[in-house]
Amino acid sequence: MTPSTLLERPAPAVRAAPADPVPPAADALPTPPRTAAAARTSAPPLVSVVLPTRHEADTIGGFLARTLRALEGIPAEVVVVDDSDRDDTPGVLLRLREELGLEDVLVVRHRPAGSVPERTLGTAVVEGIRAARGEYVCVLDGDGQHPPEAIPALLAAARRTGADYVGASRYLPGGSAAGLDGPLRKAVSRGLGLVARAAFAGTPVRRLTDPLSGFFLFRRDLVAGVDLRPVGWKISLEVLVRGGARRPAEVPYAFAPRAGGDSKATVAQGLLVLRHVLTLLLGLAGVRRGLCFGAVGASGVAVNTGTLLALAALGFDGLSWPLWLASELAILWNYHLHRRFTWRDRPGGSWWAYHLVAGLAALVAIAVTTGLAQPAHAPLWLASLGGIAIGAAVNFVLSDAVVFGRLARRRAGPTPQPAPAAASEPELAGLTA
Ligand SMILES: Nc1nc2c(ncn2[C@@H]2O[C@H](COP(=O)(O)OP(=O)(O)O)[C@@H](O)[C@H]2O)c(=O)[nH]1
Ligand SMILES: [Mg+2]
Repeated sequence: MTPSTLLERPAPAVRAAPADPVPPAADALPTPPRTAAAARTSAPPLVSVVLPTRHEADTIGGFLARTLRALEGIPAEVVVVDDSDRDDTPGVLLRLREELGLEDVLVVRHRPAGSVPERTLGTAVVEGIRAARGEYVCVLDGDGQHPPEAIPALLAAARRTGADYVGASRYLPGGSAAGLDGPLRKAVSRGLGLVARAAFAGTPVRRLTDPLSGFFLFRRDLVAGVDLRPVGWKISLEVLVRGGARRPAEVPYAFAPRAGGDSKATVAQGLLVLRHVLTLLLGLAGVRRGLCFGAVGASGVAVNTGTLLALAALGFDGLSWPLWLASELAILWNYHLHRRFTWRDRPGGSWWAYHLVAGLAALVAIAVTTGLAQPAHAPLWLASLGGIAIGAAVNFVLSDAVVFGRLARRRAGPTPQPAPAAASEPELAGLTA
């Protein structure tokens, strides 16, 4: 066989696994190497199943067998990223790999203490995703609480509907969170899910019933070139938000109780979810732009007022031209800062267009303030705040759409864009295979 035929070898379809492989006693076999990669000469599989594990030696053999049976007939690989140091989870896996002839199917990566900067569930999943070669990647826990039998349903939903992300949901009809440990854990899980949906209400995440699910499948190209930086455990959110999933879907599943070993979840992990949500939120272009716009606007008010005060101190306290000069300076100031920060990703906004928009926004602010103060008899401070708010909104919308939008793009010439993904609405309700 030549190297090229080796390269073109089709991805192996998973064969049926023996019903219950009994992991041999750890001391009965010589210690195998701690890391083993699949034969990377075969064509990429359809799906890569990524399993993070830590101290799951008691149950991982049975779980691997279940996973292989569930994947029977599907071109697949299984990538385990293990951070155990108290038991021999990787040894169990590597022995099974050899005994069952899984060299083409099973990749085991063990990360001993000190081998990577951060050994967490999050970094393990990201490492698994980066090692994966499948068209789709499916992530699930390696402790048996996520049923691998549901993987074909997730895959079928993705292929049938064209979804770029399919989450397995405990909260869709037909799903269950009964395996979660105690009412407090259930309440926290539900609450954090609601926080995530509210925080990303402007994205398709709002339509997911279980956006923090640890069991999900996605097209691998969704995260190609995306820098995944998980804070804590919730990698689904990382994939959805940083990957910019446009067509997410969900299928129901029942979260099972643990069959052995212990949960490594902590209260600190729960709190990290909130930090993660905030980090991702601030990273969203729209939110960042809004915050920058507000900060630049506030600095412009300071420039305006400072100029007026300075002119008054110099004895120029007539209102007409000092007011005009102060406004012009503030508009110039804002324009440069918006170009530099607020719309830095959209070069080319014209000064004249911005000047027109800012002037129009000022007129709107004056009209609203006058309207509120006179016919509506609102107190002056309230009328003026209302005027500023509406004027700022007009400024933002027009600057975004016209000054740094279409006009700017026409002036700067066409920028190469990735092919637009299908824009139809996400299909979410109870998809099954
Ligand atoms: N590689 C890796 N896997 C982990 C780590 N912590 C937990 N896991 C695995 O992640 C999955 C979920 O963890 P688990 O403790 O069951 O959390 P719970 O289901 O939320 O209680 C299990 O398969 C664990 O073995 C870690 O630090 N590194
Ligand atoms: Mg678990």
